[in-house]
Amino acid sequence: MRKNRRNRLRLVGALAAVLVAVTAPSAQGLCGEGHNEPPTLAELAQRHGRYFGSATDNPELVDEPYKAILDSEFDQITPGNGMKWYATEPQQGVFDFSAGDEIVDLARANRQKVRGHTLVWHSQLPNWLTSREWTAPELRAVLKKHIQTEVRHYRGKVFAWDVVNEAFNEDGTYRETVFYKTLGPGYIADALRWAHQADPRVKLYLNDYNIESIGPKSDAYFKLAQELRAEGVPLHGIGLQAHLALQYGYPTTLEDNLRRFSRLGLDTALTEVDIRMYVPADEQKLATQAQWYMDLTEACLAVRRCVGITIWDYTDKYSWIPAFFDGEGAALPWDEQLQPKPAYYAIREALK
Ligand code: 9MR
Repeated sequence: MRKNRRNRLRLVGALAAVLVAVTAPSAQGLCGEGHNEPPTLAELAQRHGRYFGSATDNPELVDEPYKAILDSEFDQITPGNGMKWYATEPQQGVFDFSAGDEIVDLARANRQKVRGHTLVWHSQLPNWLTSREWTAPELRAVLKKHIQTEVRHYRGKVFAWDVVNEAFNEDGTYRETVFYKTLGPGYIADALRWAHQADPRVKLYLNDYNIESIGPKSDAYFKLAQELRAEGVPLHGIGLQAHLALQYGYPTTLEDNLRRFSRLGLDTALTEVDIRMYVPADEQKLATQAQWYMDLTEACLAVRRCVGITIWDYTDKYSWIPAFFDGEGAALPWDEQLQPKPAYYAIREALK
């Protein structure tokens, strides 16, 4: 199986050079509907009943060549920052949805669906929330109001919400966030119920990184999901961020892991995919990266309830990696000049 794939990848590599010429017009943003245009990643994914999306962020939207590919190649968008708490409720009770709205409007114009990200997270919180102590009743009220105001605002405009983001530690214990410490583990069920009240149709997800493999952290989600489902709490999916790194190896149990969540009656999605490496990139590293993009795309396609894949922005030009991991980068399928890399052709191959 893997040998087979390797051969296919070699073929992909050989075809890549030829395809660069063929796909260059679409990479420049002409839409894929003309009959000489190859199908976009979105069109290829749709044939499998999946979406293929990208994160984006407001400051990038002035970059027209960037925007052309964002608008044409993907059918799903996640705002990288614009819907987070610091952005949406900068002062207590004062809401500002302008950043998220800009991205929702753009996505609607391009008939792309939007994943809401994220309602409850320990990071990127506003100062007013982190700079004081809260009693449990106070924080409960603050949390409920934040969730319900934001979910109501985006009702009918987002298909899914990352309701709680990164709730567990690597060993499967609860992360000691202000919400956990003040409200106990029940904050997760409450958050899901409040979101559901505000928009009964939107799909509600828990989302985290390092849960691609079967292990203590993904087991914690599996157990929690079982409990929540048994209690009738509105949970519809698990988002696996999939921030992978070549030096840590491919998560070979990904497909089995996706499947066990499916069996619980849950959707899954790969929500923030990137595959970083130590830079400079070379041919070998880019080939391995391409193989991984192919493998994770195939894993999602193999599991019926894996609904789609989102890359965490599509170009190395706007990747979060270099700023967060010293000496690492080159994590996305398009390079800093917006040229497709071997990973791009590997994803296409997997979607064919
Ligand atoms: O892409 C986001 C980046 O612009 C921010 O600086 C960063 C701050 O932590 O958050 C990034 O997105 C994160 C996402 O919201 C949750 N999972 C991890 C992502 C990468 O940090």
